[in-house]
Amino acid sequence: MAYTYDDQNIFAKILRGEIPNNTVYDSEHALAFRDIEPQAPTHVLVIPKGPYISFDHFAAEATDAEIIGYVRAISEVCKAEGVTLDAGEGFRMIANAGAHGVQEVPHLHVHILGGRPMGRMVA
Ligand code: D5M
Repeated sequence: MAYTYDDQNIFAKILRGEIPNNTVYDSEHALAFRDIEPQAPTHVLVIPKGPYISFDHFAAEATDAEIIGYVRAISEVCKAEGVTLDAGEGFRMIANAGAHGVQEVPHLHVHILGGRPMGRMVA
């Protein structure tokens, strides 16, 4: 089945500069900004700049440079937020996908959550 990207989703609008956001990191292949409904002291969303819906879509169709750029961006954000294991107390990464993953925004995003102990995952 082909992936069909909706370029009217809210993160596509953020990438086009049509909606303001609280940017914490910006590079050729990735943008990171604070979640509008933070669930933890650190709650940052990291998105690739290309039109990818989910991690599986990204892994299937992104270039190696996009994948490396995105993974490095996630790492840079974690470092900048002070949650990496060398400098902080750790973090949780979540990427919801599709209906069963309860993904609200159909543009790939990783949630970086930190600054407090997370609860045990139950679902
Ligand atoms: O999570 C989508 C997340 O996106 C959710 O935590 C709220 C956040 N969100 C929605 N709109 C915005 C804007 N405009 N700025 C920042 N954050 C936003 P999901 O994994 O898709 O369920």
